[in-house]
Amino acid sequence: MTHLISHSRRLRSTPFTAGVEAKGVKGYTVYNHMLLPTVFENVVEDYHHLKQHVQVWDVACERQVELNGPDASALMQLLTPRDLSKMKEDQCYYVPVTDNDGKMLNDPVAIKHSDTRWWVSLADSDLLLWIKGYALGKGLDVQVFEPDVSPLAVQGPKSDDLMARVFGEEVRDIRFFRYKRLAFGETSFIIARSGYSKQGGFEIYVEGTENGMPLWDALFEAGEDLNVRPGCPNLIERIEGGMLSYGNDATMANTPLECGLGKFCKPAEGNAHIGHAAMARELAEGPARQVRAIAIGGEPVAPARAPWPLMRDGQQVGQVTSAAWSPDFEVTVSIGMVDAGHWDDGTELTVVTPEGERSALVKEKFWV
Ligand code: THG
Repeated sequence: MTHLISHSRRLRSTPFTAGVEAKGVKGYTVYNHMLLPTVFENVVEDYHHLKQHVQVWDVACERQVELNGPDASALMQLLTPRDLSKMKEDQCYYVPVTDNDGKMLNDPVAIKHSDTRWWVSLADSDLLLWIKGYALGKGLDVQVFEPDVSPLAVQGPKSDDLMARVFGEEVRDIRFFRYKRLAFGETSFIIARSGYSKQGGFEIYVEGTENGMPLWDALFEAGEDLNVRPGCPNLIERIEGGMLSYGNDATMANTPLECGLGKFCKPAEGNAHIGHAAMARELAEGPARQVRAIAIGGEPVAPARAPWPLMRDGQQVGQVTSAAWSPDFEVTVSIGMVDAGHWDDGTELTVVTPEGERSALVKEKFWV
């Protein structure tokens, strides 16, 4: 079923919306109160194209929160259990952000400009309010605001070739989760090797709404013979790769350890980040549940809306939170949260889908 989505000032357009609509976007979701495309041809065609060619994604909804001022780094380190002490001024880090109970509030990418200036590239929750409130309550000397910055992602195996044509050969030297500032006409953008797919690519942090469409047009013009197309985070590909979607696979009910983000939770010595006591307790006891890849048997099932219960011997032992048929792996790939004692590789569970019960095999590793 498809539904009309009613537009208004509250549901924000992006600097690229005119381009996305001219290219025939077929579906949107709402993310950070902003339009996020979900389908162009169809999810399966978009998936195959992403794995073979190159796509331009309007991910402006990954809104930035800027921390600017003498206490910016101190505030940033309070927000996350990840050790930022060795982070360089050309790096991006994937950082869990928790509340005082150690529960996930967001899983953004942090971009370090300098010791006094950071961007926090948000997943779908109103983290600006949390950060502003925390800084105010703590009396920190830092401005916290949403700048006019909109990420545009270039993803897929031909990303380097397309980006080199628009920004020069230098883009090829950008390492994973590092960035360079490169010229575009009269202006310049931060370009990082990152993005919400496992196919490789870049994210361009477009400063200034007015620069959005000129960049969009330049990428499509330069990439015609590379078969460049508009795209968007692809449900199937991101499940195969085990990329978490905040609000779906992880919510405020979960901790970073439950989300499998333990490797990003090595607090710097003496760092009492928000929620550190709760995290210390959880580290001692081990998480109560954890994210797993789950292969669902039988015929393809329509993507999950609500979670699907995972059962073992008549007891619920978890839930599947994202699922889609994978053409490449010929199985319904899914992400689930599984209770301790039931998450070992090869554990056979049952999942209750809207289309009936199916076998559910717990896997240690995702598909890619
Ligand atoms: N890029 C930027 N901002 C974002 C996202 C993004 N904000 C919203 C959302 N995505 C945040 N969530 C994620 C989830 C996964 C990753 C990045 C952001 C990611 N993970 C790598 C992986 O799983 O392979 C590992 C990263 C690492 O090793 O540090 O990239 O995509 N700007």
